[in-house]
Amino acid sequence: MEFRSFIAGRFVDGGRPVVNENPSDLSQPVGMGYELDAAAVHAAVDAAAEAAPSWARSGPQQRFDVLDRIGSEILARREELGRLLASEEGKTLPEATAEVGRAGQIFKFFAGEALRQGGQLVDSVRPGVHAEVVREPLGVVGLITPWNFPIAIPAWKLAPALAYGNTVVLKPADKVPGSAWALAEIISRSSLPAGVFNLVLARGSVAGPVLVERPEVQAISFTGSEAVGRRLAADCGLRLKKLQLEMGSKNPLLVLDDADLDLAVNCAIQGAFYSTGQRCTASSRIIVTAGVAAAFRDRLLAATQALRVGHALESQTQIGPIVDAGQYASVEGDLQQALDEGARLLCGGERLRRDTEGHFMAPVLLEGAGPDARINRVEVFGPLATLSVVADYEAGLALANDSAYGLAAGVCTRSLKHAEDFRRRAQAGLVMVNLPTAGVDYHVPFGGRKGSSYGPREQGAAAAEFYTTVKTCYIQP
Ligand code: UN1
Repeated sequence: MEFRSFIAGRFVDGGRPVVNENPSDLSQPVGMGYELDAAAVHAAVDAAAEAAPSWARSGPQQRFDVLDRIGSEILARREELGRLLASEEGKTLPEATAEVGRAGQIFKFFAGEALRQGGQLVDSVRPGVHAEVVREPLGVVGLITPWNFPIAIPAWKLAPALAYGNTVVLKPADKVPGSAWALAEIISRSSLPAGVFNLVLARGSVAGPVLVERPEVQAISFTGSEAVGRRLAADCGLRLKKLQLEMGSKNPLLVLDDADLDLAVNCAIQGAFYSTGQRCTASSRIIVTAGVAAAFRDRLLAATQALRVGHALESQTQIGPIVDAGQYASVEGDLQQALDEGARLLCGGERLRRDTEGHFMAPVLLEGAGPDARINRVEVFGPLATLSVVADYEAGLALANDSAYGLAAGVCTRSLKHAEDFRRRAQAGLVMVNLPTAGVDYHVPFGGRKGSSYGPREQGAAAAEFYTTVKTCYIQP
């Protein structure tokens, strides 16, 4: 298969061919992506800028129809698109199919949001005058998306951008051109006017500076690494460009003495290892109170060792491969450093041989790493979690909050009092009670605190905050 950029209503020929690898089977590449240069990114910005005024004037019915049509096709083809996604990213087929389904639902949700836009009419404090508060589109927005959710994250940025009347340049991660191309292919048949949506396959170091420097790009939404996010914040700050960042995290799951242990083990396993731990919402710090620590540790260890790691498309597989060799080496390096600093390996970390050559790693559980150990501070983005024992709930809450990040925090408990207290005092944008830290709904806000996020929330009706600007009009009839 060939994966190409889509600019000004047309798929673009040429570009530098780059193999789209299949991390489950290195002998069977998914296809070929074609990376463009800076001139093409400029052309995409030009097209989006040209299309912006008329798309800003488009009505809610037109926006609803387009988004609804895109959502319907994604949902109808979820199996097929799921296979493509699983093949290029490595998450299992059920995970990939569910992600495609989520992308379809996101388009449906924002189709509805296009119809639900309205302002506010208020009496002025001056007699005979009234004020009207409305939201207007920003113009061109740049969307930079990561490889771990190759269709859901583009969808949750793109759908609100279009619903609220913006035009778009989407720059997906280099590792996953296939899902982005498939989305563009669906959009190309959706009757969205040319130039409203543009896809550029290009290196981040090529596309990023163009999106930052072009004044026509009013705002950038980015999901990815903290280092790149901070650079973008500095560069966009200088230019007063609106910015939304979703970056790393080091999410705690706190298991209390009164937890349902089967449920707690299930939350830990799902949160830490599903999607191969390659999620910013992954439970990478599992914290357990002393009374139940030994029992929980034994059950968690047994469940981790029982996980079936393998080819993403095989029906028995629960945990797919790590996305590529670079990410594999990075996880191995983090593990080695943790062991050097004194952490004890409970299980995992070895390379697993399967029928196909892929980046398969046995899920890793570590214990004995202190709160200041690097492994409890940095995001690993792989199948690795630490287990820490604390004396009681208060110590657990303090440890859970002891992080430079704050995306998701989970607690497993049967106590309403502790659940309520944790909900209020967890320093995170997402709190999960008796649920895995990963896995979120599409119709409510998503985002974190501290080093995890910056700018307005994504998803749900909250997305309007980022993708629109407020205008207040004073009228004396
Ligand atoms: C989820 O856990 O369902 O990059 C969503 C990420 C997040 C999305 C997680 N932005 O992992």
